Amino acid sequence: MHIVVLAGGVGGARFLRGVLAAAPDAEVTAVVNTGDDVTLHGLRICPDLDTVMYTLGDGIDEDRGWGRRDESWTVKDELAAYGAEPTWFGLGDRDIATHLVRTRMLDAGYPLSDVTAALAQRWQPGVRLLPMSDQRVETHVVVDDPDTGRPRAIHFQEWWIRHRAALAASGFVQVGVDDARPGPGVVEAISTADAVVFAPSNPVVSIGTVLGVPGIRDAVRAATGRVVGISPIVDGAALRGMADRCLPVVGVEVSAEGVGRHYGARSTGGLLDAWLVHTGDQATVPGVDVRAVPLLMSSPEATRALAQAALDAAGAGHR
Ligand code: FO1
Repeated sequence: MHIVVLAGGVGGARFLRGVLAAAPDAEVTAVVNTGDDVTLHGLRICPDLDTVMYTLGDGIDEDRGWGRRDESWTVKDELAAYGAEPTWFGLGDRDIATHLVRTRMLDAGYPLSDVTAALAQRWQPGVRLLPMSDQRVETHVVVDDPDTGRPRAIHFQEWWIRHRAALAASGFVQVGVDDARPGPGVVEAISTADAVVFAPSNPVVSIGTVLGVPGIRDAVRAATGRVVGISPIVDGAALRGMADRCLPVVGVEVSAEGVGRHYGARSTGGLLDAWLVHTGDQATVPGVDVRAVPLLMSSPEATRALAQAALDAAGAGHR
């Protein structure tokens, strides 16, 4: 069985762990958001790819959900001592090795997909890790400049980390998306998968960014397998990842129903065949098979059960 999961960072990585537990014999492909990628201190950083790779490779810091376990911050402190901005980004010493290897390979002309495969050789995540695109696509956030009051775009990571998404955003801009193409293997994986699952990642800046790469949305709509989404909103609030700060910016109601309708039914031009919402949440999404199941990934068992529910909804769930 071949399962394809569209994923962002922390939530997507944890969900993928559940998929591997629920379907240990399946071939799993993760199509990962690269819109959060950023170049800082001369290093190319791919937060969502690294979060998935570290999480599935058992190198993640569980409490933070990102970066390495047993991390130290010596280089970060030394950079701050020089006043080398940005000082707000958490650059861990162990993590820097990943960015150095990636930056060197990119500078040598290797595409991001080759770089990702090379890094995954060490971590053995157990899934095929595919960047959504080999071309650079960066999410920038349009905010009112606190100093001038005029709108300007800042990188998503600055909005997210430095400002904790507290700056009112009037829009998201995917810089470079018009020239981007699906990464190698992405369309083929989606087209031939037994199940395509949207992880409970941020529907705007994670799943939305993946779907915004020209060609990926069409591939999902044409998929031979069923397409199942998992609501990132439980009881009207985002579990993590501040989806509740992003959805209003694009005019989507902060509810399981709102996000489900935003993705839409495949039978009427949208993307979903099925939509999982949290037990107790109501959601009517015309043309979509809505199922209420526990969505909280509060333990490995709960996460496995959620993944199993997604596979069942795709008709690919095997006992
Ligand atoms: N998130 C934070 O809230 N603070 C950080 O300092 C931070 C640093 C960081 C470094 C590497 C990396 O791979 C991820 C990092 N993240 C940090 C998480 C990251 O900003 C988000 O996980 C994604 O961009 C959104 O999914």
